[in-house]
Amino acid sequence: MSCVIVKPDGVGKSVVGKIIDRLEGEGFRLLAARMIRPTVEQFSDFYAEHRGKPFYDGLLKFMTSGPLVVTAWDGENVIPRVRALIGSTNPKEAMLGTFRAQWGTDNRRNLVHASDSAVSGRRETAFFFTADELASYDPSRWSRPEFAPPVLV
Ligand code: 3AN
Repeated sequence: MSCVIVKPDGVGKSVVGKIIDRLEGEGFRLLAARMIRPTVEQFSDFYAEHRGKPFYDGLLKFMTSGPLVVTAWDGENVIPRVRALIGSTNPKEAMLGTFRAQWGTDNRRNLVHASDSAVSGRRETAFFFTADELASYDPSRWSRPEFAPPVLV
């Protein structure tokens, strides 16, 4: 399970749909999504591992400066594959075609967060969503012929 957050710069640049579209296109399953505007107090534990680092206060300030879109995703090798899609922390060093290379600005304003391990994926998802908010469904059900769009003649 991977928790992907579109940061305030991503929401402001109107690329939420593009990110979700790409993740769905890669075959990942969207489990939950919500737009939030947390306070510093509500958000401070999310990045607990970075507490005390020089960039921590700025990071918190940025992450609470505008709305976020928080999402949770499932799928094969979801953690490393989504990390590969978002690119390096510094957008200037991120591989061409990654979200951060395409739309990120700098180390702080780097568009999107994605969990870096299975353990943090579970912890981060639980930070925003209760277990019963995580949708359970089978996407292959909707690819059956009876659900195909009508062929226009
Ligand atoms: P990533 O999100 O690429 O896994 P982490 O976990 O090292 O990066 O850092 C968490 C977040 O902290 C980053 N997404 C970025 O917003 C911010 N950050 C990391 N390093 C810096 C830095 N040197 N200056 C400013 N912000 C930083």
